[in-house]
Amino acid sequence: MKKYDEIKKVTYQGPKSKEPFAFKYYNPDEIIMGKKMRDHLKFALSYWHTIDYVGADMFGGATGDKNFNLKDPKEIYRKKADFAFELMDKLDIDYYCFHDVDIAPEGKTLQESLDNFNEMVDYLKVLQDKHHKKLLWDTANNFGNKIFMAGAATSPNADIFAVAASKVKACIDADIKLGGTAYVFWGGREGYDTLLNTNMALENDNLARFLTLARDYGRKQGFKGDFLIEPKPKEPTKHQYDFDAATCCNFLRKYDLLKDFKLNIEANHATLAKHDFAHELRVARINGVFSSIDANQGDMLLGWDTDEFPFNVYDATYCMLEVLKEGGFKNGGLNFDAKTRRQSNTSEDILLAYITGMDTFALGLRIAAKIIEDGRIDEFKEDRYRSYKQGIGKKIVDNDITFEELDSYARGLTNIEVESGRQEYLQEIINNIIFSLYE
Ligand code: XLS
Ligand code: NI
Ligand code: NI
Repeated sequence: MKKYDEIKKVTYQGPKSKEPFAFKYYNPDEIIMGKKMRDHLKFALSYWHTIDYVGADMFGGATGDKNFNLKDPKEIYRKKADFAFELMDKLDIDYYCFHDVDIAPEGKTLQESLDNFNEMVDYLKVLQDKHHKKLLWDTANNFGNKIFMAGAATSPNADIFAVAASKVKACIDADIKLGGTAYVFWGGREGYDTLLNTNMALENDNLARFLTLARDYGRKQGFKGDFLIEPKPKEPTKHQYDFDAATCCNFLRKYDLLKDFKLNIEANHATLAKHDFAHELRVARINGVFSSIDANQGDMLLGWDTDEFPFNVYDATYCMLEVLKEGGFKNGGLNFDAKTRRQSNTSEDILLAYITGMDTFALGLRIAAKIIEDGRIDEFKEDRYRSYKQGIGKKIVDNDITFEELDSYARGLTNIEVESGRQEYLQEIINNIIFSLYE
């Protein structure tokens, strides 16, 4: 197998290619349903998993190295940034995402950390312009440092609320400077482990206060993008406040934040909440809060956020169906919140992992477009609800009926037949479309 340095650019070679460092399905500039694949998919590189993660787990340390034989922290982080942009070039990825602590060394004080951060933001700006790359979103890591052990906006200590605000403010400023189109709030430790020490009402109100303050600041500074909540049911806390898409919608509605906030749906978080990935996307869509996706995959036999690179074509297909039906990404995109397995510890593995993830979603897009074009699934669904198109059904959806009228209508019914849902027939259509894609 070739070495990392020998691979200048991963290109599309088609499904018959056996070249490991080539796309089999992702052809960035190919037009599908009137749009380039790259614009449908809007792939983004995640800095934390790709540029910083070195394979450590609960039982053992690093299996990789991302210090590039350097000692000086500032030099290391500059080299990391160079590596990130070189990777995006090789993979033809247009966007990236980061936490504040991913891109710069943490200092001894908050001030020092912010200075290091801002210095690196300026450097990223230079690299962005040179490599023609864009920031999709950034976020503050308000969960790693021990001061956040009891949460950030939901910490029982108001000083921590202030520190968290300072970090988010710096990230919003950076987002504006780097042209990001979204700002993400993943809950981090905004949740709790036991009610014995938790004032849930105050913590919820404070979380809403924090988001409102961040929104007001961002809008005042001219940030036009989406503020995003990223639902996750558990981990690190037992009960995360942003459990799933429906919980987040309720929260945003209660605190009147729906105008500015949407959701960043992560596949692995969906399954941790015992939902299908597509279920979470659909809930977001029908509530008008779909924006962005953290593309990864969990392992159903393990109960945690394994953040694997996605390779499940069915899930990617159902995901891309939702994206296409939504009319595509606007301020969001597909961020690979995914890391190579601990045993896949070389730079080559990073390329191979992204190729697998990108090809999986490229397949998902191709199949989803075929499903729409084929029309059988849509037709079936449309027909299944036809009783709401006329007569009593139409009156129901037009809100033009009373309970008394329904009662007298129901009493007059003689032959009621609920038709088959035909699930197996529909599943066969999906398999048929998938496996005849390249015939
Ligand atoms: C953790 C989250 C995190 C967010 C960004 O589970 O997925 O990586 O995406 O803070
Ligand atoms: Ni995520
Ligand atoms: Ni996650």
